[in-house]
Amino acid sequence: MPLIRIRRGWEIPEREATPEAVYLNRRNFIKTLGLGSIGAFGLLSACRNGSADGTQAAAGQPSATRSVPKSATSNLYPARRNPNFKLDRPITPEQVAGRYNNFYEFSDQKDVWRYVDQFHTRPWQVEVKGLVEKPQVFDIDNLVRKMPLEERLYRHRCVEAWAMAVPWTGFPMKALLDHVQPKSSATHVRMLTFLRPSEAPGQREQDWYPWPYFEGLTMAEAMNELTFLVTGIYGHELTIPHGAPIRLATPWKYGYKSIKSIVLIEVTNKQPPTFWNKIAPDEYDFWSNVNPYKPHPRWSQARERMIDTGEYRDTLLYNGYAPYVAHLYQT
Ligand SMILES: Nc1nc2c(c(=O)[nH]1)N[C@H]1C(S)=C(S)[C@@H](COP(=O)(O)O)O[C@H]1N2
Ligand SMILES: [Mo]
Repeated sequence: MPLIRIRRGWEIPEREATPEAVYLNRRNFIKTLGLGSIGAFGLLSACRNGSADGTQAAAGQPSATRSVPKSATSNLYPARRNPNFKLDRPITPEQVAGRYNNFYEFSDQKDVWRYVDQFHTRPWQVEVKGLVEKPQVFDIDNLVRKMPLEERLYRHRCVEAWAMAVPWTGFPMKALLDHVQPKSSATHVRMLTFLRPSEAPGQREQDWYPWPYFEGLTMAEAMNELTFLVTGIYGHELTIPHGAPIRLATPWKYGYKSIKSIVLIEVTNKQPPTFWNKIAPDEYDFWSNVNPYKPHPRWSQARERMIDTGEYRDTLLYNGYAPYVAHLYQT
């Protein structure tokens, strides 16, 4: 009977950041670094063409729910669901997940869907190079046709202490790596997002970020069964706010490891630098595994807030995926 229970440090309510507070903290931190300024942020919002009251959404179909222009592979969705990946919580409604996005190339305010209209996801190429026997540049539709598409229900946990649950469609990164055949000297995988300031207002206006976004994994992580290259969501093609046409999902890591709109995958023999680690090395490390016992320097990670219901849940070690990945981190 848990009548008397001593609160541990990370459970003290004062240290529990709301997503908004966390978000502001993250922004304030960047300002303190001298990477931005209040003036720049003010200018930024003044320059934006999206209206604050959402009338733009009313005028046309909102990007979050509008059907993406059909590609040559849109007929492959929905894909068969892999029953091995079950959830302990309801799936987040599509309209909620599609309007609460971190995709700083477009906006740092979660309202990414307002700013994606100029962005083109076709034609799209993904280059796979480096320490592989068969380096290749794939047209996205040819790649999707080659790979074994399946649907998986995954938990998703942002470092800002919010969470959702998503039906992704995609294929294991291992399937792609097996196709290009990594050399035995390979130790890591480096990934890169597009650089198109003319189509992505965040890349134009937030010039203090080291664009394009970059991420990395160890080879063992990249080859793990969970590591998923995502091309679809909610039974259809991926929408731009979620990282169309192809993004990563590593559900045992904080969300920022799941790089969106990938153009390059490079197999290397050194640990690649990562975007958030470069910006704030004391706050975001290379590993970034979800861990309730390791607070962020400025807030607790013990609990998480579901973005649709506002419900708080205890954060799970490795976001509940320990059986798949814990062995990767035991020395
Ligand atoms: N290129 C790129 N990828 C990115 C981000 C980003 O800003 N740019 N944000 C990351 C963060 S912080 C999170 S939480 C997830 C959010 O994914 P979602 O919008 O599909 O929920 O994308 C990650 N991938
Ligand atoms: Mo995140």
